[in-house]
Amino acid sequence: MRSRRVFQVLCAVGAICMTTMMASGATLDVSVGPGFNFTPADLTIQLGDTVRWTWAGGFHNVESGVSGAHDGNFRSGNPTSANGTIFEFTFDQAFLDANPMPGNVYPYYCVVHEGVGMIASLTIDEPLCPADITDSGAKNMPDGAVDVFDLLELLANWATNGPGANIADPPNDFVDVFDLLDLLAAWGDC
Ligand SMILES: [Cu+2]
Repeated sequence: MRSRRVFQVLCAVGAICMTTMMASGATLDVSVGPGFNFTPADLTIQLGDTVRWTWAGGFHNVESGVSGAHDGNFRSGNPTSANGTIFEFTFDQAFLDANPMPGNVYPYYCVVHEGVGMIASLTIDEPLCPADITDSGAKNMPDGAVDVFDLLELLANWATNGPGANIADPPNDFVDVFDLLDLLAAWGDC
């Protein structure tokens, strides 16, 4: 009986999940020049946001890394002086997983002018994600995504004070429908 019920819940939430997991972030602008500056030079973004660099004067590019050492995380291409050139890059969970950096800080520079201080950085703000209670089940560790494994873990701990009980307020109670609803609301990357 219990397993059938779990299956019914899974089917019901499936439709909800499909519509909520494609949440998109904001787009933030950085000016490339004029002069030897990125403006703003140091920008904090939310996970899932897109940064849009727009060339505004001078011969520049965008390359991730420090001191002229490109680290391969992102790159606009060769330097150009074409005003209005746009380079867009989305910093999502997949990027974060593939290119981890201490503190989620991603320095970058212009290959032509890094010697005269045309350097900048992005910091990716990763939201706290209490619904991310497990990964695929092998390690029982957060993995940056709220997915079916978190849902199964929550259901397995239903009415206990195990993992999942602290997703919704009040904390330290038992896994209940409020935790389930908060987990579904957080579905996807987090
Ligand atoms: Cu430059």
